[in-house]
Amino acid sequence: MAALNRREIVAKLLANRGEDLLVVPSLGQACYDCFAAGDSPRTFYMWGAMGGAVPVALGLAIAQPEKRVLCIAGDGELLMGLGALAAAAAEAPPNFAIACIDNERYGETGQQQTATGRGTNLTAIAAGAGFGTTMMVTKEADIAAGVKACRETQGPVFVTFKVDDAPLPAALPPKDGAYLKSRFREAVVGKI
Ligand SMILES: Cc1ncc(C[n+]2csc(CCOP(=O)(O)OP(=O)(O)O)c2C)c(N)n1
Ligand SMILES: [Mg+2]
Repeated sequence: MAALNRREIVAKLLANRGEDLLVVPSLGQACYDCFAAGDSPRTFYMWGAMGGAVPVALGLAIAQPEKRVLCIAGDGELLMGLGALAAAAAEAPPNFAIACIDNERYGETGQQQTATGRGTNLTAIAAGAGFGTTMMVTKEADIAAGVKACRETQGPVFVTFKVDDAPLPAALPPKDGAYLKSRFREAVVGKI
């Protein structure tokens, strides 16, 4: 297990984000990481919707081709909805990237080991699904290249960051789903 720090990685993924970056973090700790890096109306927190982050982010990327869409997803999240990777690769939006924050654990529910801790390689699965750019980041020196791919490389992009499994303090974003949906919609397409 590499010892990369997930909060540092997510802060780098979201650094200097302008109005053109839309972010969909998967439930639990990915939401906390994004909130800890700075709340934004252009972040659509998934809260408890496990398996929903990639489908939501994919639809958003197709609907908003002028924006960059970054899905920041846990390993458990992605393992729950592997078919979404095939759909994303098949649709192949050039503005779409997935950053997998892989702690090899279902961290939020008590640190149970996931399949990535037992040999499953999500980067290889994404490559097999047809993602044009895939990377596995296990050391500090490669973080910048992984971040750059997520922010700039033509999509679909898939980057796994192997991170420390130490639990971190929660940083809780707003929880009201209707509020989050409305503020996101207003930030992206304006008031209706
Ligand atoms: C359908 C469904 N099953 C189970 C859960 C309970 N649950 C919430 S977070 C979580 C683990 C998420 O793991 P991962 O995506 O790897 O995130 P981590 O906390 O490790 O960053 C689980 C099993 C849920 N919210 N929804
Ligand atoms: Mg995990």
